Amino acid sequence: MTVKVTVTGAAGQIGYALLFRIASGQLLGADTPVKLSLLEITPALKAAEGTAMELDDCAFPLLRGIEISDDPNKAFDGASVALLVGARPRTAGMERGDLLQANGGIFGPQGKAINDHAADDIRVLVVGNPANTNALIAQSAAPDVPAERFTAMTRLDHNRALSQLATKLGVPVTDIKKMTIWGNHSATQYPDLYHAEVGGKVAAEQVEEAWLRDTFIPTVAKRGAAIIEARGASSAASAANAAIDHVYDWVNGTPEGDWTSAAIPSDGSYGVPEGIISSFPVVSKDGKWEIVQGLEIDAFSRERIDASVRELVEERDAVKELGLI
Ligand code: NAX
Repeated sequence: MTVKVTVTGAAGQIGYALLFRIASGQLLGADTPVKLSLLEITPALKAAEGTAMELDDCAFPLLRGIEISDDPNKAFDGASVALLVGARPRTAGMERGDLLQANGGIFGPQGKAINDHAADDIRVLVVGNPANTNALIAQSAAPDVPAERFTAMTRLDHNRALSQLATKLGVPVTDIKKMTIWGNHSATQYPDLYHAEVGGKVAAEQVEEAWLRDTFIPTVAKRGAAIIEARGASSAASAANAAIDHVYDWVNGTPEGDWTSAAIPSDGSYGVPEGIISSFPVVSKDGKWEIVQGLEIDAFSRERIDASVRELVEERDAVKELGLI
């Protein structure tokens, strides 16, 4: 059966890196035909048409159609996967309240359109920042959709952490298991090496503590800014790659003996207040994310997790105050 995948911000730079990979079968697998729905704001519809022309010109065997719209009600109609990439970026001098308000104006109506028109099996991944809180806004506008279908992306942070550690130890990334990003997709995020394993041994014990604290954590957390500095534009292909990884694992399951990171609604695990969309160590089973349970959290990790979760609680309280959730 053909699966409809809706991508918002389709004419943007992540959209350009993402759409071709979806159409080539990398999002859902080589046996699943896809229909793409491109949602954009009106001034960007022409650019989206250009991208659609290029998608046509690839003659992808699995691509069964492309729709373009500036109306969320149409764009999400019948969708089983929604990748919410388009967002209002923070511009110079913009206060947090203004940023949240502007994004509420995007993710509230999109959540409602998903609620009213998407397929029953809809899965939502929010990429557009502030991703965790935008996901919370969309989710609260979609009361008829199970809350756990709304997720936010920390897979790029996860992949960055894998790559930094692999380089440090001179091992292939495939030797590393059980990496975790905790908390918010922001500079407060906590990439955890106390549960990660390399060759079956705890990663934190294979690196110097000073490297872990003063190099690894800030390098992963500030990688987005370093990319902007080097490239003159924010991460695009790597962000698209992470979105593909997130949805592929959600649909197809995570490998036995390993886990990944995703921001999902908290059930109260690890002291993260229920309902907050926070990144956790997760496995995917039977098409559902589950938080890995029973990990011991030492004092250092506790402090880091709490700091990032505090930021998420503040964002939640701010959007509540603004009437956005
Ligand atoms: P671009 O500015 O290139 O593209 C964004 C696109 O969204 C534009 O074409 C714009 O017209 C469209 N758009 C804006 N409002 C919309 C609406 N209401 N409906 C539909 N489309 C709308 O940004 P890009 O580099 O593609 O980044 C997109 C988002 O991803 C940003 O919010 C960015 O901060 C976020 N990121 C998130 C990451 C993560 O790990 N979670 C990492 C990469 C990236 O920084």
